[in-house]
Parts: sequence; C-alpha cells; structure tokens
Amino acid sequence: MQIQHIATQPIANQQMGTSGLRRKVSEVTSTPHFMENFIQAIFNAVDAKGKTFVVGGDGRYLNKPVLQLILKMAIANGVKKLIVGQDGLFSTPAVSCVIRKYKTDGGFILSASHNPGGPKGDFGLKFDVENGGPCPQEVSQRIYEHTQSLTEYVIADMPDIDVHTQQTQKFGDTEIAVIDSIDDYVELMKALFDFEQIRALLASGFRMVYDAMNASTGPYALRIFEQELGAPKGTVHHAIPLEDFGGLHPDPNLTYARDLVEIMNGDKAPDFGAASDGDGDRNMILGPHFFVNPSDSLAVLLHYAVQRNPKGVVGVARSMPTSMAVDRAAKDLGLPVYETPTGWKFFGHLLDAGKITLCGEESFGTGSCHLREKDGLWAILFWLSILAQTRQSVQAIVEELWHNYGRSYQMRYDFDGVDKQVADNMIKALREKMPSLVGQTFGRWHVKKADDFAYTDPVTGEVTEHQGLRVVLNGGRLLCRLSGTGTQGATVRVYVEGFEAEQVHQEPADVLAPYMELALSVFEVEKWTGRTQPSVIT
Ligand code: G16
Repeated sequence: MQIQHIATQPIANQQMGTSGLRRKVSEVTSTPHFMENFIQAIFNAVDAKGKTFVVGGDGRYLNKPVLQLILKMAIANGVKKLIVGQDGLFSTPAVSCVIRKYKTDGGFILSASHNPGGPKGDFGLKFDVENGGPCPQEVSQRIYEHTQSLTEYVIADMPDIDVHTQQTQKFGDTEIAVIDSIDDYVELMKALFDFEQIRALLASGFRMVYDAMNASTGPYALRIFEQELGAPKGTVHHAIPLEDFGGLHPDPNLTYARDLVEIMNGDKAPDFGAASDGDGDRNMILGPHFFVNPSDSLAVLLHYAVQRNPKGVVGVARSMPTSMAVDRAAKDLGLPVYETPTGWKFFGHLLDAGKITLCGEESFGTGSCHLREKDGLWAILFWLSILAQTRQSVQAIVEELWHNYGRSYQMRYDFDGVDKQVADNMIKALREKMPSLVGQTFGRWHVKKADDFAYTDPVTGEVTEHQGLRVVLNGGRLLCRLSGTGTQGATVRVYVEGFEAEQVHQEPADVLAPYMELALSVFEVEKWTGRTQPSVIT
C-alpha cells in the first residue's frame, strides 16, 4: 500500500459554523480537494497519529465517498484505530455514545444535520472530541488555522474498504473495526429508561407515530420502538435512510415534518407523535392536535428528572434564545440555570464539570449528561416514560407546567438567503443601536436591557462575544442573530418571547403578533433585508 502525498492549497472560509462545516454539495464537489483539505486539517490539528476515532454519518449524498476518504487518509496519517458504523451509518448521539463507551479520542460525523440532502442539498462534517461532544471553539479555531496553511494531504492508495461487513481489518498500522451502529446506543437507552414500563403503555392501546424522515434514526427507531418496545409494525414512518431523504427536508418542525403534523392534527390522531432530524440529535414532540414547544419540553423533562431522582439533578442550561420556561421551573426546584450561546458545544464544559444534568435549545435539541450531543430518541423515550408513568396526555403534562409557572409564548421568524454582507452590516449597525434602546418605551413595554449577548464560560473563563442581540422587556424578550448552520447567504433569525402568568391557553401567534411587530421594527428587518415575510416560522 502506497501513501500518496498530494499537493494542495488553502481554501478560504473553511471555518466551522454553529456545528461543523456545512456546504452545498455543488461547492464540495466543484472545489478541488475541498473535503481532503478539511479532513487533513483536522488530523493535523488533533495530532491524529496513534489515536482512535469513531466514524459514521447520516447516510446523505456524499456520505459514502467522504467516509472512504476519511478511512484512507486516517491510514496515511498513522491513526491507530477507526471504529466505523456498519454501512457508514451512525446517528450523532450514537457517535457520542460510542466515543464515550470505548474512550476514543473523538469522532467524525458526516452530516449537515437538519439541512436538506441529495446532489442539490448540503453536505457537512462535524468533529467530536474525546468527551463525545462537538469540538470546542479553541479546537475548531486550530482546525481552521490548519486549513489556511495547508500545503499537502496524505492518502493511502488502495481500493475502497468494505464497511458493510462487521469485522476488524488491519491496513498498515491502522485497525478498522466495522461495528453494528445501533447496539451500543440501544444498550445505553435500556440502562436509562424502564423499557418494561413503556412496553406496558404501548400494549395498553396507546398509539404513537415516529417519523424518521428517511434519515439516520430509522434503523434505531425500528429496533427501539417496534422490536424492543413492541409498538406495531408501521409505527416508524420514513424508516429507510436515503441519500436525499426521499426529498424530505429532515428538520423536525411544524413546517418540514408535514406528514407527521397532518397525522397528529387529523381525525383519530394517535396519542403521541415524534420526529428527529437528519443525524438524529433533534426531536419534535406532538400530542393529538397539540405541539410541544421545545423550550417547554426542556422544562417538563427537568420537572420529571427531579421527581425521579431529586439528588441526581444538579442544574440545567439553555441557549440564550431558548425561552425562560425552564428558568422558572429550575427556580422553583432550587436549581441553577446557565444561559449559553447557541450551539451544543457550549454545554460540554458545564456537563463535564458536573454543573448541569439537563440542557436544551429552542431549535428542537434536548439532552443530558448521558452524552455530550443532543439526543432526539433519548428525549422521545423520556417523554414516553413520562406518559407511561403518569398515564396523562401530552397536552395535560404541558398544561400542568403552564399552570404551575405561567407560560412563555415563543415564536421564531427565519429570513433565509439574505446577502451575507448585508446581514453582517445589519447586525453591526444594530449592535451599536442596542444601548440607546435601554429605558425607551414602546406602547405597554419598556426596555429593561438591550445588549449583544456575551458569554463567560463558568468553567474555563473563556469569553465569547457577539452571540445575538437581546432586547429585554417587561414581560418578554426580542432577539436577533444570524444562523451558523445555513449554506446559502445568511439566515436572519428573529425570536420573540412573551410571558403570561394566567392567560396560558391563548394562540401563540395571537399573543406574539405585537411582539413580532415590535421586533421587526426594532431590528429594522425590512430596511436591511427588503423582506416583509419570513421564509419559515417556528
Ligand atoms: C446546531 C447546533 C445547535 C443549534 C442549531 C441551530 O444543531 O448543534 O446547538 O441550536 O445548530 O443553530 P443556528 O441557529 O446557528 O442555525 P444541528 O442539529 O444543526 O447540529
């Protein structure tokens, strides 16, 4: 086997966004050495020789060839061992699970998460470190610096490696073990939840639907729901991972999980509906004709986690745009709340330091100290276990939360495909405007605080600035930031939150309409973007 040294040049902007590097497939395939450069930069940055990594992805277009690149380049870089998911598949939480279980040095996740797939869609690569979580900023910065000084990459000249058969093979100094993608993850879920109790619920006539959106969680969900828990065949919809997700946009929200939403809003809707995204780290929870806001979901999970194991829960964290529902629950329970920037990587230090047990985001992500990635199926199993324990409806569980603590209504407008320079200029101008808003009055609201969110990591002391514009009102918040996961221009996100102590059964769109009107005006959305209507509402 020959090791080839291939000359290359730095490619501009190979900087990770909120989570990993994501690009249009057309850019990846038309830019010479695009993935090779990025993979080599990771190997260089983490000093890969002699180390062990996990590799797998969500099965999207380019998963197969890029997996082979990683394997052949790992061999050339003297990596000691690679643990590969069979057929190159692993959900993101499963990678985190395998990294932690086998104490490896990190892992590669071939995924652009909830972004669409196929030749016209997106491709991405996430890199997790040895705690099983997304690489912290300091590591992604080091990787970026390597991308900008790269002169060559190395690759083993060899035929494609069989990743379909579970076996361990040796190539040079590198061992490649192809393992079942599902076993370790299912074992972990069985250790965390009472499967007997959930099985009893499902045997009692309780009906559920899970939509895997033709992405990575299909095989996991079939095993867990239909085989282990005895749900009837057909419970898992869109169960086969496809390179283009069958044309679906694997983002579990009310807009893109259309089929599931229709079922749950239809006649004879099942008792429970859930969906995950491309790589399985997000979750959406629905009851019949009822949507569980992800921020409320975090507060519900906190409540039941404490009820089950009062001493086992030490604290909770949420990203800045996530509603303050969990803050009120935590206050009542006497637990600390940490407010972090958007991005799961910010929870890692808090989890590692034992400061929090649960964490979550408005962007349909929930997780706990069991892993260092957010975990869609875990959240869904947690919900099922609550329903099995209480035998109440999804709606009743959430309404109990509102009755106890009041309700944070929340809504997000996304303006996609905005010119990047315009969006950057907009944020810069608004940042300067923030201090002047403090003390101003807009109708029934006055501005208590207005700033550009900065985070000081309580564990490392590291300061991260410019994490989103925040206007805090009496009884609500208006927020604006740019997405770090898009691949076309910029996506401007505008979030509004309005608190009601008593009036908890109103339509969110009705309650929030005046908040959104104010937010769009304060953040000058039309002036900068020319848009009056959002691309997506969640
Ligand atoms: C990633 C991050 C999340 C973040 C989300 C949205 O999720 O892991 O922490 O909330 O992106 O980020 P943005 O608002 O910057 O687009 P995923 O599921 O895409 O990996």
